[in-house]
Amino acid sequence: MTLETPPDTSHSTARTPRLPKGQRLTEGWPVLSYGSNPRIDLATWEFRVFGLVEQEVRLSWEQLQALPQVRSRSDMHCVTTWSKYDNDWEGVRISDVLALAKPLPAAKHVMFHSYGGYTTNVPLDELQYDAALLAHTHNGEPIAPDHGGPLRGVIPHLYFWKSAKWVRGMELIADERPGFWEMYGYHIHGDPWTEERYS
Ligand SMILES: Nc1nc2c(c(=O)[nH]1)N[C@H]1C(S)=C(S)[C@@H](COP(=O)(O)O)O[C@H]1N2
Ligand SMILES: [Mo]
Repeated sequence: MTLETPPDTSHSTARTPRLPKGQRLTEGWPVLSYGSNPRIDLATWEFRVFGLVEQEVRLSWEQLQALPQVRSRSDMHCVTTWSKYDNDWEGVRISDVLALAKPLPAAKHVMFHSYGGYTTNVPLDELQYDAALLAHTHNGEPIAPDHGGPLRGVIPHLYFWKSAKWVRGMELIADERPGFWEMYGYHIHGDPWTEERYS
């Protein structure tokens, strides 16, 4: 069997300006985690899509791997002012996973839930583009536990606190609701190009 190269959905590396105001480029990859890494066993790992959906979805690790795989190059921007260019992610499109659950018309926002209890909110509309992923691979390697492996969100058009590490579910909700950092004063939306840092 030959492994197919996943289709390329690269995005956002060609924005002008590429580096948002107030950001500095970093060569390494800082670890930004509130609390310690959760212990995760792939044998019992499960991803859930629930809330305002027609069909609640539960995916095992094998079922996630069986979905269409894509790769996408994008930049990351942390609100603490570091940015990292040219990250090659592989995983599944968030929009594909949402489609499995058939969001109800009333669903307007998504709350991401992580192992360990972290949460973050994103408007449903902003998850429909190809570069928004649930990623298991970064620059050709499985994502390390410090960086959110086995699976993390990648939502490159927003500050990276919106990209939940150790992600385990998406909850479809009607009204915008703050996640973890949003409750502690981070901006409810988080666009780096308009510096939606804190509220
Ligand atoms: N579950 C979880 N996801 C998280 C965080 C966290 O503390 N817990 N930190 C966020 C923040 S503030 C940033 S900048 C990125 C950092 O990802 P990295 O540690 O892989 O650089 O993850 C985001 N996702
Ligand atoms: Mo961050």
